[in-house]
Amino acid sequence: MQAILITGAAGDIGTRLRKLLKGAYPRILLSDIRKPTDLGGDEEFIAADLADYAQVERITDGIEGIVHLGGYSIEGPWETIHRSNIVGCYNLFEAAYRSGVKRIVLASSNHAVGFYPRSKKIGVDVTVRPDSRYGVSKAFGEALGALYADKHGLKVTCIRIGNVNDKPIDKRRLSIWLKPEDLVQLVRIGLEHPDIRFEIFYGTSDNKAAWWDNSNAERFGYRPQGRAEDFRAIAMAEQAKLPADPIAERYQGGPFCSDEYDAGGE
Ligand code: 15L
Repeated sequence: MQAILITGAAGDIGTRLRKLLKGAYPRILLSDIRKPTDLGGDEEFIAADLADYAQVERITDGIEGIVHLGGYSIEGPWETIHRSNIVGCYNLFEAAYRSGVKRIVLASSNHAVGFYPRSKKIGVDVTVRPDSRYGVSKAFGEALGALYADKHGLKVTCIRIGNVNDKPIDKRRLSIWLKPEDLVQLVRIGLEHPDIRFEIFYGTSDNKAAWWDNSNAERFGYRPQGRAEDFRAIAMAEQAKLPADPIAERYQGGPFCSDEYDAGGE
C-alpha cells in the first residue's frame, strides 16, 4: 500500500491516528473540512467537504486505501447527519470506486447496534439496532460498504468503534474502550490483510466487561493490548459523579439511547 487517505484528519480520532500511522505508508494524504491546527510541515493536507462530490474526487485521486473517519461523530439534527454521513459517505465510496481505490476502512460505531441490551453479548452477525440518527447513518455506511465490496470488489472493513481514549472514562467505557494503538492494529488489518473482502470488526480493546464477541477481528490476527480493567477504579469514580439514567444503563449505546427516548417503560 503506497498511498492512503485519512478523512476526518482534524478530528479527535484522526489526530491520534495520523500521529500513530506516521511513516507506516509512503504517502499519507490527510483531509478534513478544516485544516488540523497542529499540521506538521511534513504532512500533506487537502481540505474537502464530503458533501461535494467534486471535492471528494480530488482527494481520492491516486489513492489505494482510505481510512474514512470523516463525518459528524455524535447525534445531531437530521440535516447535519444527512449531509455529512449519508451524502458524504456515499460520495466517498462512489469517488473511491471511480478513482480505482482498492480498500476502505470505515469508522462505523457501536451506535449502529446501541439498542442491544447490555445483558446480551453480540457478534458481527446481528441485525443493526441503531440508537440515534447518527447510529442509522453508521448502519448506512456499513450497508454501502457491503454494496461496493460485493458489486465492485472493493475490500471494505467496517470498525464498530467503541470509545477511543487514553483510558476508559466511566462504567460503560469499561466495556467499550479502545486503546488508540489497538485501533491502529485494526486499521492496518483492514488496509493490508490479504483475505479482507467485507468485514465488520468491533473497535474494542481486551476488555473483561465487553459486550461484544470480537472473534472475527481475532481471526485476522487482532491482538488488543489495552485492558480496561486496569483502570476500573478511576472509571468507577468518574461514574459515581454522573446522574442516574436507567435507560442509558440498560442499553449498550448508553446516553444515545436515553436521548429523546419516549418509548415508555424504564
Ligand atoms: C461514538 O460513536 C462517538 O463518535 C464518540 O464521540 C463517543 O460518544 C462514542 O461513540 C461512545 O459511544 O462512547
